[in-house]
Amino acid sequence: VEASIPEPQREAWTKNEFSGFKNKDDFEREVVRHVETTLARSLYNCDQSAAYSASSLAFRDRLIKDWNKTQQRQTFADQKRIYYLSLEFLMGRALDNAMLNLGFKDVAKEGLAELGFQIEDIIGQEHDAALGNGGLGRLAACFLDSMATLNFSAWGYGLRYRYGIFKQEIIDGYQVEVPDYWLDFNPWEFPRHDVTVDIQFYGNVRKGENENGKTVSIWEGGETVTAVAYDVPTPGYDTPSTNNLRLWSSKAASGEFDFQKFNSGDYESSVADQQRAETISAVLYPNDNLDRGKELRVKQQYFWVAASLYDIVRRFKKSGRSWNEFPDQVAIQLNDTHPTLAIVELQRILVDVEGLEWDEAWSIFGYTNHTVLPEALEKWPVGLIEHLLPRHLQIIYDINLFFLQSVESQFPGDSDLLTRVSIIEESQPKMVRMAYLAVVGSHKVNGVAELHSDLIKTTIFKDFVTIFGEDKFTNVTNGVTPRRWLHQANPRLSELIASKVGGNEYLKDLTLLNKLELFVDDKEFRKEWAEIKYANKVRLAKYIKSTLNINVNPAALFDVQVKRIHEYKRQQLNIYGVIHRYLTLKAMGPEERKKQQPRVSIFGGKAAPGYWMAKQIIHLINNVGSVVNKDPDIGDLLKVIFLEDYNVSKAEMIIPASDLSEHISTAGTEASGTSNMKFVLNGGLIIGTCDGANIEITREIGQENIFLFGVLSEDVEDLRHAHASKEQHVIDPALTKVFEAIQGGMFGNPQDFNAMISAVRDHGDFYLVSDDFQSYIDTHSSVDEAYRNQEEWVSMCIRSVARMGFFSSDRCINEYAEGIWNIEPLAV
Ligand code: CJB
Repeated sequence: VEASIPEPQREAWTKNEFSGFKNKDDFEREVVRHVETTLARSLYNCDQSAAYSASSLAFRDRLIKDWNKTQQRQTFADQKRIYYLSLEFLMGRALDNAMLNLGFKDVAKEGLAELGFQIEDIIGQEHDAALGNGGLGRLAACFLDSMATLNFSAWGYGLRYRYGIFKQEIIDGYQVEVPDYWLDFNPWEFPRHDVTVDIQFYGNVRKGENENGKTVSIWEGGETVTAVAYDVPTPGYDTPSTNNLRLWSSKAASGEFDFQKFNSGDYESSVADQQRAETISAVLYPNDNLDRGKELRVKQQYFWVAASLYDIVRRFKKSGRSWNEFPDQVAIQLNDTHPTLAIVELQRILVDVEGLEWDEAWSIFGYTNHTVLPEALEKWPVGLIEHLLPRHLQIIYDINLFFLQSVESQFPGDSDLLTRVSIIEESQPKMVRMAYLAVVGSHKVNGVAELHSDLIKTTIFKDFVTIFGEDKFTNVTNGVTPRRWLHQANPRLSELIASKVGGNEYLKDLTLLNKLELFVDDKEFRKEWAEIKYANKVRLAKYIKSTLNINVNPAALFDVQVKRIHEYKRQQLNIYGVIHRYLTLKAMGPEERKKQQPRVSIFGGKAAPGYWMAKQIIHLINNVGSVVNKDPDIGDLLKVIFLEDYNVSKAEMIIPASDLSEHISTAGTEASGTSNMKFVLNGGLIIGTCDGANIEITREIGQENIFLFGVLSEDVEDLRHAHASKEQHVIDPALTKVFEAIQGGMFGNPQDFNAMISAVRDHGDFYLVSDDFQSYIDTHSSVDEAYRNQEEWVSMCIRSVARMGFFSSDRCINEYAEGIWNIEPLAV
C-alpha cells in the first residue's frame, strides 16, 4: 500500500500496460526480443536451448501478468484462502503446460516453426522440476492445477530445494545416483528478495512480559536463518486464474554473516556459517514411504512451516480483521505429517506473540494421511525437539496434557488407552508421534482412497475414532489432472476424444467422457483409437532403441510397471513372473512358441539410495534383461526393459504407450496409487490387486475391464501369522522353479539375490509374494488371451476411459473445498 502510485500518475501506467503476445507474430517478436536482449544472443547462435529459454520467457511474461491480476482480484475479494502445505511438489515441465493451459500451443508451434524450430524439440529441452519423490508430490502438483482451474484462491507452500530428486543412472545393472542440479536456468520462478522471514532455532525459553504487560513465554537466543520467497506462477486451464506456489530458500541471516570473523581474517568460518544456513533447503530427502528421522529434515520442516505461517498471518493481518475471523479467512491443508509443526507454531504465534488465550483453538487445519506403513510414520526424539525448538516442545506437552485430560474425563480409568493415544511415546528415547499430533490438532483427517480411509480408522487411528467420533475421519479419493495426463501427454487421443464428446469441455468436466460409450462399437473409431495407441508405442520403441539400443516390436503387448521401487509395490513379483514366462517359453518347442503372445516388460523407478533391497530388485531386473533380450530362442516373444531415471516427463511418454500396467502391491499397503488412474485414462488396462484406488477404478469401469488377482486385505494379517508360525515357509512350486533358476546362476551371481529369495523363503514372506504368485501368473495368461482379440481389447479400453470421469483431481478439490476447507471459488 505504501508504495502505490498516486492517482494522477496512474494513467501513464495503464496506457503502457504490457499485455504479452496475442498471436503468432507477437509471439515471434517476443521470442526474438528475449533471444537478443535477455539472452544476449542472435539468429547466428540461437540453438534449441536458447529457443527454449526465450519461448519460456515469453510465456512467463504472460503468466506473471495473469498472476498479478489474480492476486489483485483475490486480495480485493478478501475471501477465505486455502493454503496447501507440502514438502514436495513434483511439477515436471512447465512450458508445455503453460502453452496448453493458456491455449497458445498452436500459436507457439507455428511461430517456432517460422523461426526454424520444431516445438517438440523445444519442449524437450526443459529440465523437470523434480521437487518430489513420487505419488505424494505429484498429487500436490495435480492439486495446484485443479485449484487454479476451478478458480480457488489457493497458495501452495513448499521448499525450494537446490537439489531435487537425484538423477538415476544404471551402470552394469546397478542404480547410481547423480545430483540433480536444476536451477542453472529456471525461468519459472520469481525471486522475491524483499519477501523474507527470519527463522529461529535452538536457544531457550523464559517467562517475561510482552508489550501489553502480559506474562508470556519468551523464546530467545539460538541461531537465525533467513527464508527467502521464490514464487512460481501456476496457471489454470482455460481461465485467467494463475495461483502462486511459494517456495522458501534458506540463506544466512544478514546479522549472521559474521563480519567480525570476516574482518579478522577468519573468512573460511564466516563462509562456513553461510553454507550451514543454505544447507537447510539444499536437498530433498530421497525417501518414499520411509521416515529416517534425520535432524536436518526436522529443521527443514520447521523452517518451511514457520516461514509459511508468518506469511499467512502477515497477509491476514493486512486485512485488518480481528483474530476471531481467522478461521473464516484461512484453511490450511497438511499434506502428510511433514508440516505438523504448523499446528504448534500457530499456537506459539497466537499465545506467545499475539497474547491470545490458549483455548481459542480454531478449526484451521486439515490433515491428509498417505500411508499406513509403520516405517513411514514420522516420530521425532523428544530430546531433539527440545534442543532445536524448546518452546515448541513445551507447547506439544501442553497440547498432549489437555488432550489426555479430556480423554481421561471421557473414559475414566482407562490408563491403557491414555498410553496408546499419548502424543508422546514412552519409549527409550521418548518420541513425539507426529501423526497423533496431526490428528489431535486438525478438524478433519482424510485418507486418499476408500479402502485406505477405512484402514486408518481400524488400524493406526482406531482409538482416535473412539475418542473423536467417526465424523472427524473422512475419505477423499485421489485424482489426477486430465490436462497434463491426457491433453498434454497424449494429444492425439485427447483430440480424438474431443471430436466425440463435444470438444475440449471434457477437460474441465471429466464426467463428459461417458459420451464415449456410444462409440464403443464404432469400427472406424476403434481403428483410430488403436492407431493412436500404436503410434505412442512406436515413439516409446524409438526411445528404447535410442537409449538402450534394444529393438522392441511395437506390435507386442507393452506391459509397464513404473513407480518408486519398493518391496510393498512388489516389482519383485513382476520380475519373478517375467522369469517364469521366460522359463516357460524356453521349455516349449518352436511350433508352440510361435503361438505365444509377444511381450515387452517395461520397468522404471528409483530406489531410495539407502534402500538396499530395492537396489537388488533393480539389479535383478537388469540382469534378467541382459539374458532374455539376447536369447535367440526368444526373439520378439519377450523383452525386458529397465528405463533409466523415471520422472514426470518420461511418464508423459511412457503412460500413453502402455497396453497393460501393473499395480500389484500387497493388499492394504498402497494407500491409493495415482498412476493407475493415468494409465486407464490413456487407454491401457490394469493388472492389479484389490488395493488402494484399484478397487474404486474397478467399481467405476466394471470388473470385466480389469485383471484383478491376489489375496484380499482382510486376509493379509492371518497369512502373515501363518507364515511366522512355520519353521520353513512352503513356497509356490512355480516360484520355486524361478528361485532355482536364479540360484543356478542363470542371471548372474546368485549371491546377489540371496536376500531377495530369503525374504520369501526364510523371513516370513511379509509381502506375500508366494501366496499371490500362482494367481498372478494365471491372470497374466488371461491377459494374453484377451489381447489376442484386438477388437474386444480396444472396446474394453474405450469403455474404461468412458467411465473414468470420477478420477479427475477437480473432483477431489471440490470435495476438499466443500467437506474440509469450507471455501467457495472466486468468480473471474
Ligand atoms: N505416498 O508418495 C508417497 N510417499 C509417502 O511417503 C507416503 C505415501 C503415496 O501418496 C500417494 C498420494 O496420496 C498415494 O497415491 C500412494 O498410494 C502413496 O504411496
